[in-house]
Amino acid sequence: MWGTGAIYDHGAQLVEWTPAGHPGVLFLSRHARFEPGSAIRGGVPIVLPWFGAGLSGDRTPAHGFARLSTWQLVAEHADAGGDAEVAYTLSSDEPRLRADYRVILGRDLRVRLTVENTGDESVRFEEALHTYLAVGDATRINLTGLDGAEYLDQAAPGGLVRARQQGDVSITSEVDRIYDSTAAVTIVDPSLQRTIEVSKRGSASTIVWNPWREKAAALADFGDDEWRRMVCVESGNVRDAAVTLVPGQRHTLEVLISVCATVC
Ligand code: TA6
Repeated sequence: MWGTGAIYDHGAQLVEWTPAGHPGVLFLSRHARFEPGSAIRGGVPIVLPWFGAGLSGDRTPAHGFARLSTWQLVAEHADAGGDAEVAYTLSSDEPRLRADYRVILGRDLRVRLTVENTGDESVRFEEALHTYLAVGDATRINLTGLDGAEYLDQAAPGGLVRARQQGDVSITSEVDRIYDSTAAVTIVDPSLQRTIEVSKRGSASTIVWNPWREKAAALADFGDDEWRRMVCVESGNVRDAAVTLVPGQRHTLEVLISVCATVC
């Protein structure tokens, strides 16, 4: 048996993935809300068809409507290797898109988001798999794989600032960065004595977020102390990396998450 997992039709949101022999890999807030109109705080929220307030800067709800929508379950089965596979779909009229989402749960976690332009005009959209990873102590982790990557710092005191990553990423205050990167990111977690690797295809943006104390305290669905037990490493295509599809064209974003007792 590879372990356990849980996913909701609400947002097609995976909220738990626990490979056999490991503590759960996804963070889920103990204050998470499971109600219409609310995003579930944790797991893998699907950000679509815009990120944050969108390219125009005035879109609501934040991070798009996909994570607030009830997706249609179209398949669930165990594959030959015993991995569990579920598939969801969501269609929208504005913009004219269909999203097909596939989750394969086993020793590794694979998620695949395919978006198709179902209209008769070009569509430009943003997307991200806003993955909340569980860590033992965020102040003691290191994230490797982003050295040298340019990023947009959304937590800079004076507002958006562009910078370049020097070495590993560590968490010593609020971190909210959009990296221009297609690289795999590895989270080295000495507290839980494990390494989590997030690799991806079809994604030009990596977003790293930890709210730190003050922002965690300001979020009603986030425990004041929970900032220490999570880090978001999100795989997407946002801002200048937004995706444009002509009618009938598709784009796939795929993420593979592996967890190892030492180095993956
Ligand atoms: O992905 C980082 C981010 O955009 C942060 O700025 C923060 O707002 C986070 O997402 C959580 O957003 P949410 O709408 O889920 O509270």
